[in-house]
Amino acid sequence: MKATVYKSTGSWYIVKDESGRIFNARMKGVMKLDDITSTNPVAVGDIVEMEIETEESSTAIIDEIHTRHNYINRQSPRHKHQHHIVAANLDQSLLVATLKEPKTSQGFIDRFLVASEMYHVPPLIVFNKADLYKNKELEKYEAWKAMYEAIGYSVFLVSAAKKEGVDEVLELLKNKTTLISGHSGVGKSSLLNVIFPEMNLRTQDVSGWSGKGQHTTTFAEMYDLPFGGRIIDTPGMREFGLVDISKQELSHYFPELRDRLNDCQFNNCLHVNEPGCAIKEAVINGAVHEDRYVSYVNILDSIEEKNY
Ligand SMILES: Nc1nc2c(ncn2[C@@H]2O[C@H](COP(=O)(O)OP(=O)(O)O)[C@@H](O)[C@H]2O)c(=O)[nH]1
Ligand SMILES: [Mg+2]
Ligand SMILES: [Zn+2]
Repeated sequence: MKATVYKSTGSWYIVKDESGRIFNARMKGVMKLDDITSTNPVAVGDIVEMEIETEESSTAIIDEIHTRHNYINRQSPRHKHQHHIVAANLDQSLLVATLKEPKTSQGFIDRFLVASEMYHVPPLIVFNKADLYKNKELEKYEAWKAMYEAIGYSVFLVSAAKKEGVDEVLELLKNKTTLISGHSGVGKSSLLNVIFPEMNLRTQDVSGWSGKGQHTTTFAEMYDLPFGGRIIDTPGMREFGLVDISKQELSHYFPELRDRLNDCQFNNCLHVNEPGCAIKEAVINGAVHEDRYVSYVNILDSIEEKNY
């Protein structure tokens, strides 16, 4: 029988069958050996085949995982070469960012966008805490919105606290499976509570903000939205990891760079010091935003450090 994974706690999974019945499921032992590089063979969002084990206690055994149309990976915190699949079968990802308390950096947003491109999960960017923004933050917001929308990304401004601007975002979540992401303290739980008051997710006190924040669980969990669609919350996940990305492919994950790659003189151009580089030309004439190019170079440097 077909079911969807809503929560993974390591060896047990909470799954829902097509009639909405919930089961506690385990993997059939032998399947655990299938994918030795992943620390968790089944992820939230996976569609599985299972057999009911006991009717009374609603337990089941998973014996097949359907092919994923995409998934998000993270490097295992304990084992560098092991991957952890955070979530599978996503329609989109929603990054919650803020320009105040705390301020999300452009570098963080751009890494998120690179990961979204790499995993083939279309991104949305929502700036929260609009009620705290003064002219300075509003100008920054407009500048970033213009920069990202010119590349093709959608950017929204909301206040979860004042319930402002959220309707437009809700509309985009309807009937889609969305991964919600962002630093702790930006208001993910608050935003979800506006969408779904009965969920009553714990929000955290931002006073004494240290830049890190607390989190209670680290397991991803999926929730059905009352108006259709699903949200995957990943408490404790600071960012998608850029697992297995090479310097050479990085520019493919910047849409505005990808569009111009073929015009570079050398086909292995990294767009740093090479002559005849169409990307650097585009930065100079303003067709590519300088700040996005700076992010590109910063990420490029971080890949170098990791691999050599
Ligand atoms: N001023 C203001 N504070 C907010 C807003 N949204 C969330 N917060 C506060 O920011 C803090 C962190 O929110 P929370 O939802 O726990 O963030 P999460 O870690 O991303 O889930 C809490 O103190 C919230 O009350 C908002 O739109 N405006
Ligand atoms: Mg939260
Ligand atoms: Zn180039």
